[in-house]
Amino acid sequence: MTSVDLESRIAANAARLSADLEAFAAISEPGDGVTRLAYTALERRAHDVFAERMRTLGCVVHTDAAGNTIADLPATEDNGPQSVVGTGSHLDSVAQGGRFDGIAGVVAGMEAAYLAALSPVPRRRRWRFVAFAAEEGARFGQACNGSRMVAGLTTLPDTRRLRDTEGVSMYDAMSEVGLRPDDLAADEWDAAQWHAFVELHVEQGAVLEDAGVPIGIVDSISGSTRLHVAVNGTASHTGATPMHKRRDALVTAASCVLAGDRIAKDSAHHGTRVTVGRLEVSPGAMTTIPGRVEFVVDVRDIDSDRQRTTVEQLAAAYRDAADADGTAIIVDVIADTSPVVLPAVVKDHLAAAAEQHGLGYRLLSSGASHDAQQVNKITPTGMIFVPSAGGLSHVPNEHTDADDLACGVDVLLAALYRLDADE
Ligand code: HGY
Ligand code: MN
Ligand code: MN
Repeated sequence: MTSVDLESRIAANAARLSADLEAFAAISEPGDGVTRLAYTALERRAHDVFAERMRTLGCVVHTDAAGNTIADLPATEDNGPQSVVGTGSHLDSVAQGGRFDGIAGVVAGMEAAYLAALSPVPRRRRWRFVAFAAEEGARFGQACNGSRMVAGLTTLPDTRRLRDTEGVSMYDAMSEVGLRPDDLAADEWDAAQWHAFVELHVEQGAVLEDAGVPIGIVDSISGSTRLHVAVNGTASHTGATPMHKRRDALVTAASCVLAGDRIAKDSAHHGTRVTVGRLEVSPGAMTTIPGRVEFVVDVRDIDSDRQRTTVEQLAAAYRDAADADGTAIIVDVIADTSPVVLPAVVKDHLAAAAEQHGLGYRLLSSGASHDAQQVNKITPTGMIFVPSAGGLSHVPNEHTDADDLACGVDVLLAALYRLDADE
């Protein structure tokens, strides 16, 4: 029996995957959905669960300065290539998020490692399984922090600049949970050590479900530019201040929100997404005109130039709104990541792996950002998507069917063997 035949008999187990997903989902703040924010004790506990499992599978495990947990499964053959093949995703979540975003990719890696460790099929290379830290921008605004750090894109000064809504710096949050931001530079990944990387992730959209296709192969990943905007007006009495004498910060902010929606929906912006997900009004009293409003903006696009011109258009529209209302506006860029086109050299292996298992697949772009986007700056990277029920994500009822996830793991495992066999 050829190794390919053997591989196709090694199948991921949906029940084992569900049990692992449940175990991680239990590590959460109380309340709806899963809340396990970046650089918190809960995130570290999830990394400990991952590390423990990978050690029992015979991996050599360590946690780097950024908080990424890295598990190496040794090769079974001597004198193979020194470069590693890898897979992984993230273990943090948004607030009241789902139990699949990121976690599905880590659990898929755990299952692939389990099956590979059991399998008689030889491995020429070390296989590296990664749980990235702090992928969600939900706490500090910037996304993909752990993977950006190993790619040298987020460095020590950035960890002091990036702060959460309580004013806690990423540096302090990392130190608080025992990580070492001062050592980030020493833990950046060396491209020469890598052969290729694959991330499995839930689609977070409805393309696969609508098409009735079990496997997505990602050809491009959206970029994102994230803004913090402060509008300063004059707080004063809602009864005694006539309309023509007001400098209402919320009126300006409302015009900004609507300007973003209008720009993203115009015909020149097909593929642009602009969202204001958080807006704070102060003093926030029924009988006081808002004197200050702060809000954050998430600009996404698959086209790099258009992403940047959209930000310029937004800034111009914001200035016009402030001028019209007599308020002052400050726009700060807190994070900026370019879109990426993923290389055919990995995509082709993913397609062949899906075909090997007789699974239907389709190419699609990712509206969400992912660690794969950053890792691709170090080594050729691919992404496998599995369907999201109703296309929902970042919400408690985010769901992916365990059998769909098992199909994704089968494709992941077959792809890792194919990449392992590369010269
Ligand atoms: O925001 C995103 O696109 C991802 O979930 N970090
Ligand atoms: Mn994710
Ligand atoms: Mn996410």
